[in-house]
Amino acid sequence: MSVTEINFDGLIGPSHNYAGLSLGNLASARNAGAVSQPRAAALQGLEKMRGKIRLGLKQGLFLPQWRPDGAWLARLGTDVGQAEPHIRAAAMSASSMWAANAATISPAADTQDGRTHLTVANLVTMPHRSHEWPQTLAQLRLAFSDPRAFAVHDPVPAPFGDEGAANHMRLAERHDLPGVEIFVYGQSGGPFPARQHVEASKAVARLHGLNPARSLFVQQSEAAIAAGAFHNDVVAVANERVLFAHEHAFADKDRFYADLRAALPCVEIVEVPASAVSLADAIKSYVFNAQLVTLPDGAMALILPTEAQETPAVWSWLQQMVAGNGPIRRLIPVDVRQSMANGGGPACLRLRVVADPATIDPRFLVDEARLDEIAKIVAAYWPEQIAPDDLGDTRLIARIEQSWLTLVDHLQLSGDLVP
Ligand code: SUG
Repeated sequence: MSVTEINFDGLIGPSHNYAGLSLGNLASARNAGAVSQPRAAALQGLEKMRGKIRLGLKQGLFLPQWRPDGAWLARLGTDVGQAEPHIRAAAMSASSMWAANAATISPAADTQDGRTHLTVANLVTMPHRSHEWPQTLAQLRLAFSDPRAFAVHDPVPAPFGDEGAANHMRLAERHDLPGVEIFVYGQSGGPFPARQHVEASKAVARLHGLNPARSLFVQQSEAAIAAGAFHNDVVAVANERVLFAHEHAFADKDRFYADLRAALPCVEIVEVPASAVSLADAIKSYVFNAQLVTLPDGAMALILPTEAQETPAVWSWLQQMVAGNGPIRRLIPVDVRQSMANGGGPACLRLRVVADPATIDPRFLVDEARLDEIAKIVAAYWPEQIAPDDLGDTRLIARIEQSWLTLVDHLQLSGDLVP
């Protein structure tokens, strides 16, 4: 058995659009009403996956969801033709692409029963994301169906908001060794909602059977939420023994760092001071919404958005960091601009699972040849562009449905994932 980290990226769906649905997500608000490019968006995401495979990393894939979500609309007593524009936009949302919000994962090394535990996120704070979990859960139950290796949990009940791995970090000497799990939650009071509630985080930790001595519950700073960090992964990222974070990411960082050092003495904290990179620049550039990965030679690389390269204060700080002696040795910019324009960077687009790939349904794992086939389907079927006013167009809807059916059929999942 070989336990490794696998990154599951959400394939960007054919209904990707800019409806401005996420309060507190500055990019979503800024681009509300813009014309989206679903085909280019999905191809950007596929290229990101290809890049990681070429780095020697294991790669998985989650499928887009069936849109419009007619089952959800039916529960609201309507359908896509009759729904009010904001309800229709919510039913058409492609937001499940941000797989970091799909679930919270605790690897087997951390759990009481020695299985990897996954809890699907309820995403109840944002209406357009609150109906993602049933289709996400269906995919998780297929991909991680081996009961000897995995336990897949239902969502934590409302009203306790849970946004999944975007507010969860795991630090360990190595991926396959027992780690410290950090649950970052928000407290409302500022201008924007706190989307991760501590009650949900504690429920997930209990359901996963984590050791309380190796579980930390850490409050996100209100300044970070107010500046537009609607998830912790916009201001911090962790990998193995390294935490990379902005100085103002946490409400009480001294206490958090002390608790973390006590629980994991080998931890290395790479903190970016506000005097070098303001919270505003950190959030505009999404430098922390990076994938911090361990390459096969043991060095760590930061896979970050090209916007980080274009933000002078950020890029010069990063250049100094890699020139120094720190644990992060490489910077790898990737173009995910279509996703970024809705507030989703490289880290938002992936869910990390530490497991033996042999225990996972191979239909959810990809190599370059499979990516080529998927890219061909995307190029042939995904709409080239969508303006928010197009969302009720019956020809567009038929095309979105056809795109999904073709992909799911190709991946031999049509018998298991029914709309
Ligand atoms: O939930 N944007 C997503 C972005 C999620 C990013 N994920 C992480 N940080 N892990 C959100 O706010 C915008 C949709 C719109 O406006 O049309 C949106 O849902």
